[in-house]
Amino acid sequence: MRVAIVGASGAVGQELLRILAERNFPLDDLVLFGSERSAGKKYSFKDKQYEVKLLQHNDDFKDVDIAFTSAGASTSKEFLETITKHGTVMIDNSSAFRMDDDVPLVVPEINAEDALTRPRGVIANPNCTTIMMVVVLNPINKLSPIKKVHVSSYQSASGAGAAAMQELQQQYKEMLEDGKVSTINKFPHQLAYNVIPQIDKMTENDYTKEEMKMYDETRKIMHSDIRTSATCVRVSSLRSHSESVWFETEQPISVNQIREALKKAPGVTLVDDPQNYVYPMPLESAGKDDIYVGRIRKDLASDNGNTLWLTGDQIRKGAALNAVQIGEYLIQNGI
Ligand code: 2RA
Repeated sequence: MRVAIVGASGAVGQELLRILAERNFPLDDLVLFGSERSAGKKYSFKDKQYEVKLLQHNDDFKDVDIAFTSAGASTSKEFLETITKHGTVMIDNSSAFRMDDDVPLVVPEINAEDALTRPRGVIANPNCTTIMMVVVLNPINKLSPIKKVHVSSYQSASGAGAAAMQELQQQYKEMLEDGKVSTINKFPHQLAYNVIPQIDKMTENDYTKEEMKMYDETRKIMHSDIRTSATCVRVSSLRSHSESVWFETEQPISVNQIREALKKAPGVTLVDDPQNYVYPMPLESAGKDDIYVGRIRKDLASDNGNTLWLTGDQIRKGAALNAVQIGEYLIQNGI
């Protein structure tokens, strides 16, 4: 089993290296690829050093079985043919192919088997906010189909990449030292001591692209006509996203039923004792695999509604871990 990581120097690429090692992913050889900026850098994996090769249009993927790509949508589109032409399966973290009809969009806890039909050799990894929400909504959907969702996200700097995390830390430092920030590159406004109610570009219906990803991807993964209205917000936590989710089911369901379903759900941990100040928080879910859920309660504004709060590490389950789990599923099914 020969595995490649494209975008090895980025936040997700680095997390892929850690997760492949932690989970003892059954690989015999590893090849790292990157842009001109990262070609030549060296990273260690299980006590061996690997040098990042320049990603080019050649036959470098000839003997690669699985390529985890995380280098942005335009790179994924440009290199799809180069990566897949010899039969390599591409597990792509970008938004390039997520909504294409002939590309499966997979969260293994929900629709793993969709990964087995991949006419173009590529499987798309969903957006982080969608992955985190559907892992929690899917077990509830089995109690009674969910018709409507309202969600507000609280997305950390990590969602914008490693440089954005550094920028947030730099902004806090500048605020403390100079009382003002001089570095605003990765976000449209100062993020330190602020929240920004826009992630990604606006679309014609006045929702952002990030918000439309939550609408479209949720339907595709859950094979459902569920309608999601999202407001995605960048907050000044460093790593790990949070979401406040209101949902309406076809039939009324109780908080107890939801708790019991979530206790049994793969990839979910219940942290729900608010009377004792116990609920999920991004500081605690950072670096962990599960999605943490709490504040589960009856919605006061809707008869069939309930509401909950969740947090999850956007770089792990929101990106790298989900991709590795897809790879593991493929191997279990004889890739
Ligand atoms: C963000 N959704 O948080 C992005 C990352 N995929 O900005």
